[in-house]
Amino acid sequence: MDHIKQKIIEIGRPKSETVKRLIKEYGDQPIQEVNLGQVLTGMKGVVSLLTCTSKLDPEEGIRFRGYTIPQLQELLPKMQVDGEPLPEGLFYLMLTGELPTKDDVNFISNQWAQRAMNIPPHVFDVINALPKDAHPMIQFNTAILAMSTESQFRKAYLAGMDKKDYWDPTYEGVMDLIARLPVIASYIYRRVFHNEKYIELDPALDWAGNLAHMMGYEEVEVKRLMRLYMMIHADHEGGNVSAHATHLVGSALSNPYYSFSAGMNGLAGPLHGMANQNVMHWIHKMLREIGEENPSEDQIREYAKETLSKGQVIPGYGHAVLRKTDPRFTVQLEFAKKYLPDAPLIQLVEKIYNVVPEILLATGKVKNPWPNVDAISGSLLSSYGITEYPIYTVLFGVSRALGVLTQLIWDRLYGLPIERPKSQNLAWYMNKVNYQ
Ligand code: FAM
Repeated sequence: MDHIKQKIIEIGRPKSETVKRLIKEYGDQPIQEVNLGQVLTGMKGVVSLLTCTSKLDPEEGIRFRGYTIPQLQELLPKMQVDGEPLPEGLFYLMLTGELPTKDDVNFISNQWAQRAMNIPPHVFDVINALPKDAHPMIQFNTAILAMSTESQFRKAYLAGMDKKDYWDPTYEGVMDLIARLPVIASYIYRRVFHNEKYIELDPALDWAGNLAHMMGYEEVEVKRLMRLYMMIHADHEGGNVSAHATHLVGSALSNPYYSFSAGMNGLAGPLHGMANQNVMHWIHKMLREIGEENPSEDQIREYAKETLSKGQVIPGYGHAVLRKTDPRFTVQLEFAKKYLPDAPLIQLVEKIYNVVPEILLATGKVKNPWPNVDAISGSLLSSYGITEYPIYTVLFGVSRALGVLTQLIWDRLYGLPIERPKSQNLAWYMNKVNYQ
């Protein structure tokens, strides 16, 4: 048994006992008052999930097991001193709650390189059966489900495993799935955008470095960006659509492939992960309509107002929890200023940042007028040559697997049951509040 599984048993068993005791001895204690507005506006702020991988503070942003992104950039193992942390280290931290050593990171890199090698041929046949102009998220999610023929959880469940061991085949399935996502994502990218000129995995490379390599990018800068990208999109607490959907479907003991596929269907929504691609469409439509490559702030202001007047959203801005500029935006802007100080798209993103928040604030309805992770991620990828916008949400999905699938292992370790919140009809709510 690998040392990570040993550690999971060591830390996981006591936690599952704690959950059992909480239910038994404290289960009837109220924990929060919920009002009608919260239920009817997307359950924002309703505490109803147990998540250990990350925590999202409205004012400060994301912390992964208590660490901010700048702290992770300091503390997690890297390839070079001035490089970005390897996402393998973040996976280890979210899974165990402990900072990884370089050996831990190397172990995971090797595990993922080995497990990526033997994807069944039918998975690529399934991708190739789809039209090339099928959105990459359709191809990505179809491949995820096609890989579920490999599910170790399903085999173990049918063989009749003890429920206290559910975490073990979940861990094995998660390791296989995360390992294989870069191969699938880069295959789709090369199929759709580079004339099916596929590039084999290099087992000597790290997980994110291999993704860049298999997409066709050997530059150190692109591999550094891919490591940052894979880290900052990895998790965002348990209630965002992709995390929540993965968790919910997993509560029925659907295997990691089914569960993650559900999360990816949510990520493909324009209000969630698809926003990173939509930001680029919004920017390029604005440039076309203004007829300038370098519009003034006033021109951007007018275009943003026009977007709102049409009842559309400005993608890349706003958030259901954050009430400040997303630190995932800030870290990308700092990265861009350090390595791409003159990139036109980054300068344009900064102009938009100077203009859009005050316009959203002026609506009087937008609760968070500040940029989120998507407001700059596409401009950064594009400035390094990855200009094919439809692949952006797939890259987001590869990264998000790190957080939502780690949490799935913990769901099984905690012994969480099938999820079944209560629903009521409109009359019930009207009566509850004496609606007149
Ligand atoms: N542009 C225009 N209107 C916006 C807006 C934006 N960027 N953000 C919020 N609003 C509107 C929202 O549509 C709602 O309008 P109605 O009352 O007319 O329905 C009103 O402001 C109140 O919304 P809210 O409470 O401030 O936001 P929500 O919690 O309902 O929604 C988001 C949060 C992220 C869905 C919303 O800010 C949005 O649509 N943003 C643009 C799309 C986007 O960038 N999504 C990516 C989010 C990112 F974090 C991710 O998941 N990758």
